[in-house]
Amino acid sequence: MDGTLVEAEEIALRNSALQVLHNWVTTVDHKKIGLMYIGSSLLFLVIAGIEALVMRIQLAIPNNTFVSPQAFNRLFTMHGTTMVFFVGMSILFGFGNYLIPLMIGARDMAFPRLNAFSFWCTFFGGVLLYFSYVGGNGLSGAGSAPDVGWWAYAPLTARPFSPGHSTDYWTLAVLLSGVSSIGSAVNIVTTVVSMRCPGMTLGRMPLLVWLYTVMSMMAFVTVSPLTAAQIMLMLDRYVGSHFFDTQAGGSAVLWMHFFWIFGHPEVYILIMPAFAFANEIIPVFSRKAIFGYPAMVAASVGIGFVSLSVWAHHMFTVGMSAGANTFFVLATLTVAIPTGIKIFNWLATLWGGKIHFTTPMLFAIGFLFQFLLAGLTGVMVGAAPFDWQLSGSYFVVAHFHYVLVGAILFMLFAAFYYWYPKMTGRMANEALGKWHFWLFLIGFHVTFDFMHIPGILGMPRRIYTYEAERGWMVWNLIVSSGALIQAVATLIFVWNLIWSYFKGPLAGPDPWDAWTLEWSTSSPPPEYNFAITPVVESRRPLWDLKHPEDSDSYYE
Ligand code: HEM
Ligand SMILES: [Cu+2]
Repeated sequence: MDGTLVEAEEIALRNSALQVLHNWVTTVDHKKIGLMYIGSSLLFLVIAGIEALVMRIQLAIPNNTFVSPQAFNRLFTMHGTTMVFFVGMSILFGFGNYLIPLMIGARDMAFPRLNAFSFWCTFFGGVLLYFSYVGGNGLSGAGSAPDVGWWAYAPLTARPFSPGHSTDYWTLAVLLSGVSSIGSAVNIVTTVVSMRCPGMTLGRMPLLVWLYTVMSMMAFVTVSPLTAAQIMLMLDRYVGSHFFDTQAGGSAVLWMHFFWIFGHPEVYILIMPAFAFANEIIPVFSRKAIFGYPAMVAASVGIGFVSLSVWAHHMFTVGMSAGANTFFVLATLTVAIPTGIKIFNWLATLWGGKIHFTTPMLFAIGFLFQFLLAGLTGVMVGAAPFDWQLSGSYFVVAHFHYVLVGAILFMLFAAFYYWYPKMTGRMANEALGKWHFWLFLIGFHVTFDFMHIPGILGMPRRIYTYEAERGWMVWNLIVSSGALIQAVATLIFVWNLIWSYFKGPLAGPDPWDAWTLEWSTSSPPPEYNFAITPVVESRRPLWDLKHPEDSDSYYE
């Protein structure tokens, strides 16, 4: 009798586990899809982080044989591809999916099914990329990951130079990620245009929503050519067309243009959400409205336009005409103007504010500081003569990681801590958060500050080892130890996410005393988001409710 009872319980339990899985796999709810995006990108972040760590172990000392040259090529290809497409793009669309309907007072995205489709596309894209490790050379040989670099320049990707299937896995994975991004971009723009609650005029939209709209439009116009290029590459590889085959009248530089028309704005696509998070987090913890809302909107649109016209600064060393070089230098340096406006406005928001040094705020301040420094080295490599010296050196790796890690990853961490209570209903642990922040800050600076030096001393990027006489060892050793510190900090972060989910104190709807609409629902929000559609009268709707005596709507 007892046995059957246990059995029945077991079956019930199994059914409910299946039920839960089924609910997630078939869901079209924007919050669940958002969380799946975020979960999958965290998984890929850990994988790509391990790849980075292995590369840094290999480079820590001269003449190291920890990995083979072939394996090293695969590592930087997989690391770059994973970080850009399956961490960066996924995580930003994840937060966007979760937050945008809540912030504009809507019940879901405009196209919920397209939304689910987009998630599964990119998820399977990532799985396919890693499946290349077992399936790369086909059944006849050992598996192999792609080794053509995340930029995959022609003619390296042509059949004769890339036999086997690893490059096919790469191009299919990127294609799937592209289809996903285009779907999400269309979805976000349509949602923002057509689903805002009453009173939510364009001028009252949270800046986050504005920036996501600009970012989505950029993604739409730049990911489309990239996706077209992937199809052309597949045609070259499978049916013998010659788009990128110079021998047969094609053009290798054509690939570079296609790639960088996407590749450059991509950096801004990735950083727009970082700006967006800063725009929400900095004012809340300064207890002031954001300084210069219209200027912030204008600067974001400006950055969107400028970044679309500067791609060829990645091609200064290809031998374009002097006129073209001059144009691209000038266009590149113009980005400093709207960016400067943003930094100024964030500082002005902080100025005289009652600053609360919570974990999200600490990460936001780290972001401001490091983004400023990255801007300075960016102006250096944006100047063609300087770039001729440094292109292909470790200096460039240091510069772009300053943006990718120092700015984007820092703001992503800030966003995790800030919206964690909304997403889970519990507060993340502040003590662990601060350990994470300080360790990661130290690790970041030890790694990427010192990485500039071997670059200036002439160390090229993408080399798998070097001789002791070059004098790069000390610097590389320091850089690699910084990477270890970052890894430890990341473990603390992951542990915090898990621990706080079970043990963190209950958050309540509005733990930060914030003022955007997502904080007016329960934490986590119910399936339908809002029982009654909210009506908005100012830029800080929740503030108006909490402080009727000092409501923003009087001033607008
Ligand atoms: C957080 C710690 C990180 C470390 C220690 C790290 C380390 C490295 C290393 C050692 C390389 C190879 C450089 C070379 O030999 O040329 C590399 C390349 C690269 N990393 Fe990272 N990385 C980190 C995070 C990121 C993030 C967050 C992103 C993007 C969102 C990123 C994007 C890239 C890209 C695009 C490349 C170029 C790959 C290539 O040259 O094919 N990295 N990184
Ligand atoms: Cu660029």
